[in-house]
Amino acid sequence: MKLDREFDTICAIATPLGQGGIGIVRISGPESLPILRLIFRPARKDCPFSSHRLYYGTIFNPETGKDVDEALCVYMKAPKTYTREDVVEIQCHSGPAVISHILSIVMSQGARLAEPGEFTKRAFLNGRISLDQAEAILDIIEAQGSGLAELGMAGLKGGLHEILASIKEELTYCLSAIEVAIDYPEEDAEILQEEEISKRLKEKVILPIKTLIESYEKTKIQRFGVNVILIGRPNAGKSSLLNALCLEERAIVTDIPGTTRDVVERQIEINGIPVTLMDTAGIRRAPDVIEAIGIKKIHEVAKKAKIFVWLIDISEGIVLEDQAVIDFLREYPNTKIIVAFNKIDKVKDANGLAKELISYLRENAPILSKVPFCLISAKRQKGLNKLTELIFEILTRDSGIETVKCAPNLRQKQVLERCISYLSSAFENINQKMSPDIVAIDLRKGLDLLGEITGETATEDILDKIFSNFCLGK
Ligand SMILES: Nc1nc2c(ncn2[C@@H]2O[C@H](COP(=O)(O)OP(=O)(O)OP(=O)(O)O)[C@@H](O)[C@H]2O)c(=O)[nH]1
Ligand SMILES: [Mg+2]
Repeated sequence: MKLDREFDTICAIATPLGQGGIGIVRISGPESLPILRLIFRPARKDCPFSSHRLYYGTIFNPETGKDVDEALCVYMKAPKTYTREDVVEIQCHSGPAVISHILSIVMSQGARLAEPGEFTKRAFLNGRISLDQAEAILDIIEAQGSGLAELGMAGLKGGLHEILASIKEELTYCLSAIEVAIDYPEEDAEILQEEEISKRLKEKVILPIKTLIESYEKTKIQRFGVNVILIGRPNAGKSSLLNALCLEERAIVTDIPGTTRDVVERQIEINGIPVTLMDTAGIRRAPDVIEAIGIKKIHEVAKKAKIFVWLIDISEGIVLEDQAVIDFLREYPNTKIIVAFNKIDKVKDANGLAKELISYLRENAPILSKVPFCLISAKRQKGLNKLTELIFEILTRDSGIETVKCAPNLRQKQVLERCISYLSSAFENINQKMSPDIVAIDLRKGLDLLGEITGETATEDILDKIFSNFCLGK
């Protein structure tokens, strides 16, 4: 599958561009070491450039003779490298000018700028990792929460690959049993034990694939995250809660009702799930012009919210104005609600008060008949764990997310779904004693599709699509 251009030497900045302590320029291909020798003056005389050793020295421009930066350089000899080719990494200071300069020097000595994902593509083409493992690397890089990062790591270690390998083995068995029947039709009654094949196809192939598809659904929130919106009357403490949960002064807090007008977002992580918290304008019945725009903005984001956290100032209790909040919530019957009684530091018997208020709400507003609640003080950072636990519980209730050790990504899931449709048709055809030729066509198609996930049967188009999702330098 190797193309000519995949043997040349490529280079890229492997770290994010910006000011930082260290930036890395990575080179892969046969010219890696010769290029390093041309642009690097090691501090040590007679530098042997032993593999996998760091050497201190200076990067210079061989055309002008000018020193560019001090650097630590490592040469890693093939095949024990990321790409399985000779690799050089230059660790220099990360300043946009200096690192771009070093990259251009490397290119002037014969390396080509790598395409996005090209290092990882070479790791795949050179047989170090399978396609599913390459995609697991993408998960690790893209993970906003530790949940997806863990799934990515499990995938890189070969979790998904092992499951697919055993499914493929079973499927290959079924296919060869069917093919024997095609080759020796007169003996098919003895050779083709249809019942056994159909049982094996169902239990060892179709069901495990369905489990994988389900595990995608279960881990979707880890992959894409969820939106949680803080709503409530002006001054309830929404902005204070956003700040407390994201541990920084993100939103403006004042004691003037109507402080927040825009939607203010912040990402946090709750037990591995990326959660986008949204602080919003206070909802009230007769808002001023700007507040009214703010409330309109809540509607714009509310459609995509999984949970509303309704903050109620427990020292004020529930007042007529809160009807505006209830009216708002009614428009989103599918979004989960949590009531958070805030400012518990201001009252004596917070528990007793909360119980009274929650019974009142549950009895008087049908959408709140089972609403869970918690007691917090956003200002004093009390009860926040209970709130995040409630959020997590709602997000994962009945999902079985904790049982998933590895899961396919969207592309892989879609391939699995196509695979299932062929295999289900094969399963039915076996049971209806259709001709083995017809069954074999579907089984072969299913096997091919599994190869699209692990890489054996992935076309150049599919590979291009996958690797173009990587960032430059990976
Ligand atoms: N005592 C006490 N005061 C709080 C608590 N949480 C918030 N406050 C105060 O309540 C006032 C309003 O807080 P904000 O966080 O701005 O309230 P908000 O809901 O964002 O208000 P708007 O943006 O106007 O809708 C501020 O003076 C906060 O310091 C709390 O837990 N205890
Ligand atoms: Mg606010």
